[in-house]
Amino acid sequence: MTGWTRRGAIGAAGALALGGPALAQTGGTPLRVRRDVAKLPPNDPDLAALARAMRLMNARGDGLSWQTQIDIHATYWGQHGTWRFLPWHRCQIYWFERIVAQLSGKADFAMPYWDWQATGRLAPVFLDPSSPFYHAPRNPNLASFDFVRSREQLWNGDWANVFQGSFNAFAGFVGDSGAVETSGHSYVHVMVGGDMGDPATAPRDPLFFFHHANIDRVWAAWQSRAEARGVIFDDAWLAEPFDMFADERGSNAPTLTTADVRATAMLGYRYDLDYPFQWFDERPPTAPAGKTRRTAVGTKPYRFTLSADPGVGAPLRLPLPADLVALLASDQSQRFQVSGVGHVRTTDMQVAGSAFQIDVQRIRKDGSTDSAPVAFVLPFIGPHPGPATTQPAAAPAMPGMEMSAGPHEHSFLFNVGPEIYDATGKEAAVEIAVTASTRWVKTSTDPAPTISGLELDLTLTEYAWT
Ligand SMILES: [Cu+2]
Repeated sequence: MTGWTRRGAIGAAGALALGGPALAQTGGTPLRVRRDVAKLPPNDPDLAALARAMRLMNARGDGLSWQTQIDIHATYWGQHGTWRFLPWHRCQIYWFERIVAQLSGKADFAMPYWDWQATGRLAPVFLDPSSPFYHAPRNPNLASFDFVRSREQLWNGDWANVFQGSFNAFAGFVGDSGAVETSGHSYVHVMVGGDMGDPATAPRDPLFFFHHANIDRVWAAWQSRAEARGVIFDDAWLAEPFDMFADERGSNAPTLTTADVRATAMLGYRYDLDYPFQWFDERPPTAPAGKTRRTAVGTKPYRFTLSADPGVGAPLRLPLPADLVALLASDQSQRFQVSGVGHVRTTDMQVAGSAFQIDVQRIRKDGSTDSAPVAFVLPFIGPHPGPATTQPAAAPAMPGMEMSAGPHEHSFLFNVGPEIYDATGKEAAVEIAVTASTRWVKTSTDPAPTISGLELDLTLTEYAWT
């Protein structure tokens, strides 16, 4: 294991950028600046260059073709469901950016990003049918879709893990995905739908590159804070090689490792704006004088079972136990936390390509509600296509939830908790209302899967300062 500090990373980056054969920039070249597409006029030079390159790439059949970008992503290289997710996609956008710069003649082209959290809306340049970045197969309701009805929802209620957790919790494990992949990333893929809803076809939609530039930006912003916190990165992750891309000549791009791409400056670019999430800077509750450690001193499980009508759309209201409500209402010092897992079940066996949408609402004593859904459960999209020899039997595609298939049913898990009680001083719920619905992400004439059961397992944890 190697710990590398902010200072160490920048020092190493300089050395590698000068010495690495694949990286053309020199110390004197200014960094390319990737900007927010929503703030660019339609005639912006980077957007115009991208449109020009798209036309040329679509007309080609060689390594510089658009189809090559689709094929590279459609092949399974362990780029989903593992810790290769972040560096692999950083490399794809990097080499794509170089191809666009080459074909468009705009040498300083920088791939714009789409910040789905900034406004919650798809940027207009994707919605106008006359725009080169419009893509007809997307979900038809995108013009009015709000991607951040709840900001927590995008991160599946798990922002503490996303932004304050360990390296692995954020970026993934050797054989499992991290929070950045399963939450905001997959959520956007699935909600955009159409080609974006399937890893085999996602780069057909130009939005793919804008979306992944934004994911890349989340990584860059997270990392600047993680390094300041002294997060330890794994040597095996830094050594992961990426050699499956096409360079700006359409030839096999030279191999880059995670270590070669671990800072955007090493690849010659930066983002115009760091990620302005307030929860990047969240801190644990303040310790009382003389105390330093907050530890769990007890837990109490609660289990609720709801039976759902087929295709339920109306909320199922669920009173919380009186002792739980009383405890939360009396909590003046962030002693308690509610967390839990929800299970939604279906006996329909054909679920690939569908979305399960779960909305857990908090209802307070005075009847007011927090109306934001906190868990949009993502669909299982199907195994990643690719050579059978390299595809693990259970390769998760874009895992938005855990899924287990019993003999006669599928069961999906989602996180609950902060919407009931988040210990930030908001009044606790006395009741929750759960709404569940399903729909197809891809067009299908079959009826959407029917929900046959819904359960919540809540755990109340009590903390003490020592
Ligand atoms: Cu991908």
